[in-house]
Amino acid sequence: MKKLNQYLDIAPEVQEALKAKKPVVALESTILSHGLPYPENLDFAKKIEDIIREGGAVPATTAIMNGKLKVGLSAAERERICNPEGVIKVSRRDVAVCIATGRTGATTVATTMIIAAAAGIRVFATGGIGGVHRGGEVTMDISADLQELAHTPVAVVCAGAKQILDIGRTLEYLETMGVPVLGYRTSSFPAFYCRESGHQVDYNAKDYKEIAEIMHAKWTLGLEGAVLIGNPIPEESALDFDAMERVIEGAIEKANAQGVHGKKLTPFLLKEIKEVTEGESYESNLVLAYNNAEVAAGIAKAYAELI
Ligand code: PSU
Ligand code: MN
Repeated sequence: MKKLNQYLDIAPEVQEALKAKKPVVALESTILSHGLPYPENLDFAKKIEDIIREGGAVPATTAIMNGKLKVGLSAAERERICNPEGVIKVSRRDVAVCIATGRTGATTVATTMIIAAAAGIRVFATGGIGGVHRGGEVTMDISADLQELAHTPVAVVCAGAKQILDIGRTLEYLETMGVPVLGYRTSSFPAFYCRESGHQVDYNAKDYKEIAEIMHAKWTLGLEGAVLIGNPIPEESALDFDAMERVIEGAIEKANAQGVHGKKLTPFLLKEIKEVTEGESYESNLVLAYNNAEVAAGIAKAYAELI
């Protein structure tokens, strides 16, 4: 019988850091292949790793390649995953097919959590998590990210969830599933491009140490699942909530008219928003992801001091 370890391919730098219990931060790759345009995403993929290094942690971008769960990519592998040609978006249900058929896969938040946990990485930085889609109470389009947050022990630093989602229901779902939702120096759950969603977090955490202590307490107590940290986009890069609302309503109408649903819906809406906001949202997207990487590195360092 094959063990999980036989599917893991951990880069030497990451392996060494894990062995020495040094801070490591996982990064997803769907944001590369399906979230940001090629070839501009190449710069982003490198810069976000540099920010984690500057923050005193080792970056581990995840992907699926040649039947392996990759933890930490070489420059050539990063390039491969940035070019969307032939790269499939892999959430939990797609992992087995991707592995068994030897396809190249970009990992969503859910899959990155699975890989991070398998490798022993406790902190992960992303842009925004998936959630309950608007109308999800009828369509049942609820991202697998939420179930993963319920069960897999990784701290996920995000800029909240996009306004394309039903943020209120997303938070209700997380509450039901027992996921602590923290704000990093905010009491409002952020809405990706906007610092406030109109919904509150469970707890406003004052610093990295406090977040690390919450993670430590949760997992020492044997409570399974994630700790979610909402880190608002820097003020100067934030977009106007009401203007975004109008753009998103238009994008959702277009998706409905074209019958776009399932795993294609999130990338479709993101692309529409980018086109309508003429790249303004693109710049903000980069800034918030870098900001999350910096905070994740700080949390990983604080956590490493506790264990
Ligand atoms: N939200 C964004 N940008 C993204 C995603 C979400 O603002 O690129 C990606 C993440 O990888 C997330 C996934 O895990 O989309 C969720 O997709 P779905 O709703 O199909 O689960
Ligand atoms: Mn979905």
